[in-house]
Amino acid sequence: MKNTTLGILTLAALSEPMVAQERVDVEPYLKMRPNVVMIYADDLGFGDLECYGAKGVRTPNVNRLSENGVRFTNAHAVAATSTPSRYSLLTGQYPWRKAGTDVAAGNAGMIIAPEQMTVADVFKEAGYRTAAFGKWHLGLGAETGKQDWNAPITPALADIGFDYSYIMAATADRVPCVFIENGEVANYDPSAPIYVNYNKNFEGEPTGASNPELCYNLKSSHGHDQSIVNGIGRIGYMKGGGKALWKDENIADSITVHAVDFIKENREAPFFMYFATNDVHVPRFPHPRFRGQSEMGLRGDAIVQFDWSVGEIVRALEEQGLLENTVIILTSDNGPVLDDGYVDQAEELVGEHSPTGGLRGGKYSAYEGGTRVPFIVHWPAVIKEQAVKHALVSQIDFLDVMARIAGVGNGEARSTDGMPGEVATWFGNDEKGRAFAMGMAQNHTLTLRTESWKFIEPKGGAAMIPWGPKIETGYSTTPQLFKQVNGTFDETHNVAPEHPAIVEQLSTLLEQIRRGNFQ
Ligand code: NG6
Ligand code: CA
Repeated sequence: MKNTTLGILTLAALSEPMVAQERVDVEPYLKMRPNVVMIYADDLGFGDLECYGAKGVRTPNVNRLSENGVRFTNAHAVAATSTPSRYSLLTGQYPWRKAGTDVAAGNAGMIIAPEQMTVADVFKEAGYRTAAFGKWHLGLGAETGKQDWNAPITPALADIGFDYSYIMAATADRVPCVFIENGEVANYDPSAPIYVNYNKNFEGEPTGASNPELCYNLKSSHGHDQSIVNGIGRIGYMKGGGKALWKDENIADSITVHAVDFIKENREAPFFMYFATNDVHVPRFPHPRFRGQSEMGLRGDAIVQFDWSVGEIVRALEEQGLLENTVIILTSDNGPVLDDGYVDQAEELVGEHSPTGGLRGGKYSAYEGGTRVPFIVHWPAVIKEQAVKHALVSQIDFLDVMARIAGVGNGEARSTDGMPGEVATWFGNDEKGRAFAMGMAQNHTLTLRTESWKFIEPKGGAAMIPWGPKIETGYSTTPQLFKQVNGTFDETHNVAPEHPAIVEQLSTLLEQIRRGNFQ
């Protein structure tokens, strides 16, 4: 840790008097070598699960985790979009420290360099088996646009610590629309070689723009009008794929089945599994058996499908006798969005439900709705009763907290920005958690949350997302400061003019963290 004294003094001056706290001794459970399953949802908002107050959708499998685990009410993703958030989760480094970590194209080169430490490396060092499933969105191969999709792609996930991987290169709305298993297209069809281009179309191939009538499964509402796969327009152009092309209605089944197989095959070894769902990102096209299961149309049905995947993972762990000593963490990469580019009636059918759980903003945004996410930790061997915790948690600590759990290192930080001491918070033994949580909005506006305050740096930008989603950005040319009042966080009243000293302190602290000389 650097400049700790300065930081704590600064923050102590800002918040209510810091009560000296007995940190519960976490040492005994650091020796248990549990399996670890990170369930990482996509665009699932703070209010989107029943145990977080969702209306019009039932999530019994997630509820069960929360009823037997710790449910956090103040946990944050590092960024309000996917790629930077995932980058930080897996490396413990803030995304603004590395160029090229913004929302990635489907043909982006690998964003995490093989020599960089990842959470998978940490587990491998500890002798775990490691695997990644589902949405990747962190690039593949040595160079953007240079991948040969018809041959093994290197570097790939094996080069950053994953023994096994079954992933989507980017997102379901970006080509190539095929699964990649251990660096090679799964189910490869030699009669339909795959070509991908993000600049120009392949001659003679229809697009959503030229042939909207071919988008028979989902029409786009904005963007998503390039190549058409499975009757859905995508971002980027692709040709070929044949029988390797996914069907969107089967994506949750495919990744869940592969994850369940991995659990069965590795029942003897401690393992780490990164299970990143496609749900509830667009295009929302859940399997027919989930259609109509919520009151909110396709977006709600995608939440039901997500809950089903969670149930299958838990059931597999239970059947293998592994649930007791498995840490399950369930969270999301960023806040929610309704219309994110397809005509799926997410806005029309949302009813009384608030995807952000009443928070302002949403995906892309600097407001709390952008980064505050569900966060549930379940570990029956250690967590014996249901708890709800208001401690401040950030996904930036994942690598370092997992290093503690895997038993590697001596408790020193192994990443540039994570704090291993937060292990106590993550397992429900610290009421306060982090002194601060940093967030990054889509336009790189940085935000700083403390227990009582939220500071949004002045950077400027459109007040609403300009390209389609109806979301307030929180961008402003003047500093914004919001305060927790009666346990509720009020982001409607900017109190910066009333608290210039706090604005000054938080702005100084934000700069320190941005520059990397504070942890
Ligand atoms: C946007 C896409 C949106 C989504 C987002 C990334 C358009 C018009 N919108 O550019 O649909 O894909 O990128 O989402 O193309 S994320 O959750 O993966 O960050
Ligand atoms: Ca996302």
